[in-house]
Amino acid sequence: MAQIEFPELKNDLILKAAKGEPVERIPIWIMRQAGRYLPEFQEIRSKHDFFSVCQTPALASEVTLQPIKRFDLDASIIFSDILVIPQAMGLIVEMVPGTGPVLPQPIKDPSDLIRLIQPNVEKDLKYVGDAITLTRHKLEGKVPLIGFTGAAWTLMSYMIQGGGSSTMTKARQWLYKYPEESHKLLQMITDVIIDYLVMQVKAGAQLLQVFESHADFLNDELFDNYSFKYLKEISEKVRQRLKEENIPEVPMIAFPKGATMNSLEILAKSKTYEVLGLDWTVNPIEARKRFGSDIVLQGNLDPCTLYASEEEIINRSKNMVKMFGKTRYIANLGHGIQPDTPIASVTALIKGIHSV
Ligand code: 1CP
Repeated sequence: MAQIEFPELKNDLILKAAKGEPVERIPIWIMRQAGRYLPEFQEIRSKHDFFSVCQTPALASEVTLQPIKRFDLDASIIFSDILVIPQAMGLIVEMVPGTGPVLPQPIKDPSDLIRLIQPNVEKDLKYVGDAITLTRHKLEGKVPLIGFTGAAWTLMSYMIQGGGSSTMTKARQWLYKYPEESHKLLQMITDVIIDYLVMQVKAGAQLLQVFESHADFLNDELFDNYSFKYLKEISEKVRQRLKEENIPEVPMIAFPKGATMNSLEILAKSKTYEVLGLDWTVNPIEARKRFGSDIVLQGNLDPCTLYASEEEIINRSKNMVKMFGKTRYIANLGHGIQPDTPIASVTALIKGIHSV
């Protein structure tokens, strides 16, 4: 397939950093940078429900561009949600204000697996591809566009748990009670994720992030068996498929939030992802020591740092860079930005990073 022509890229800092090349300035983007802390986002959300924004390329694109217009960020990330995959697989997902995503009819036991459909990603999630293509044009090459997905375990846990949870016990029980069926479900999800990421690259995504947001529920054995196995397959098969279709590879970021240091080390040293995203609990100096010299690290300022004074935010941002070092590094928060974060704090964070 011929690739779509897009405006020439003017800021490739994040792509260079992701490939381990030296950069003249440290790139920064912010997880959930298009979101509720922006009044212009709230304005759109007051008129449209969450999934309508995701499903309408003009709206998804507008929201994606909002933080780029306001801040000196070095990447954009397409506005969507990781739960569009469970939706495409036939489950109902509602976004309940103040609660987050709710799946009213979750997968309770293995007999429920027949309710899941293997979607035609190019058709059923075409709206995401269309939003990516439109956004690439509207960005006019200002910064690269990141595509993303949830990883298999994180999506499986929402599908079983039926929403967010501080323990994910229903989902974790499956891993012990129904190990074979857990693998069956993880494989079904993984197959969809692979098609989905390939489609995003064809549509114009220049970097991919895989969110394993629920790695914090897994010990080393469970991570290896139920998360790493599929993270590896996703990376390998996406690259293989792109190669087969003569489409240039894009760098890939894995963000296993809350994974143990051992699990992070195994993932980093496997070299399956160019970039490893770290949450704020990981010590950058220890990460550099343990994870080898090849891996690019991304992160990891505590999102709550953004409630400190602007001076404190700038100092802590500079200190973070000092700990990670200036090469093989992409600055970010250690998780998504909080909805009530002061806008001036975001400006201070970017100023701090760019001043180093
Ligand atoms: O009403 C609203 O506006 C809901 C708030 C919101 C937003 C702005 C949700 C609900 N999702 C999003 C967008 C979103 N979700 C993006 C947009 C791009 C950007 O970063 O700017 C991305 C990348 C996501 C990914 C996502 N959704 C993750 C992975 C990242 C993470 O936070 O770990 C997860 C776990 C979700 C599920 C989800 N969607 C929304 C909420 C509140 C949650 C978390 C619920 C929970 O488990 O507690």
